[in-house]
Amino acid sequence: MVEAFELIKNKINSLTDVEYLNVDPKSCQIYSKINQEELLIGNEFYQARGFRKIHLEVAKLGKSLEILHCVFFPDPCYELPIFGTDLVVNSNNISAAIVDLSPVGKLLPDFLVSEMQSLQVPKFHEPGKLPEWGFIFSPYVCFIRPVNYLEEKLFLKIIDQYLSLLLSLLVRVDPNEIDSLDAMVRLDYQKRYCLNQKRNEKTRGILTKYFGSSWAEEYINKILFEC
Ligand code: BLA
Repeated sequence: MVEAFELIKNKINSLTDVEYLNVDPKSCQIYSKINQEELLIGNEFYQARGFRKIHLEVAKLGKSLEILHCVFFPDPCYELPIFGTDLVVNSNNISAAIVDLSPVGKLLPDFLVSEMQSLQVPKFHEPGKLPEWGFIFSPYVCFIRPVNYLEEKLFLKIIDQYLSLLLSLLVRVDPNEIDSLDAMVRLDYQKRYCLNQKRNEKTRGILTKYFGSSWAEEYINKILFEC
């Protein structure tokens, strides 16, 4: 978890023009305590050339649940996929690990497909079964439950490779105009990505359990998957 956080942080900091987005402090550090269980959510938001919003979140819910969530939402003027990752740690074991570069069009661009195909993605012992809304992900989504330390390390390597690939694309793409058809289509696909991520009942369930349903709804809509 800490390693994944550090890895992502280093990638964010390697962006030349990255700016820390000042968001209402109430949305950055969230704390609550119910029935002797302590809940802590830490959020960081950034903006950089090519990215309208980068959101990195660490949540500690009760004694046993820890979550790392990160999404790089591209600026729709740039032909860049959405990077997303979710790491769910339950009693010190990773129960779900998901990472993807998701398309903002019908398909990922050809040049990205060939680069993703050439990455050496190992075979994991316990692949996850994507939920019904999982059609928003690319064919190269990695969704697993790591069975040992080696698989955890291999998963981290995929996060690293996907982010490196994303950042290598960034320096190559020429932005389109904001009112171009391409940019509009990409924005529509980002909306579709967010709408479908909001269908994740596991995220909703956890947040509702600890913070109540109206808080959870607002958090999902305004912080996690605002578009
Ligand atoms: C699954 N997400 C989960 C699970 C939990 C959360 C508890 C179930 C884990 C398991 O099966 O063991 C919870 N995730 C959270 C919470 C937050 C969070 C509370 O981010 C935030 C506070 N989810 C994302 C992103 C992706 C994602 C960016 O936020 C993908 C890039 C995917 N999470 C994702 C998927 C599942 C999941 C596909 C499996 C859902 C299922 O099996 O139905």
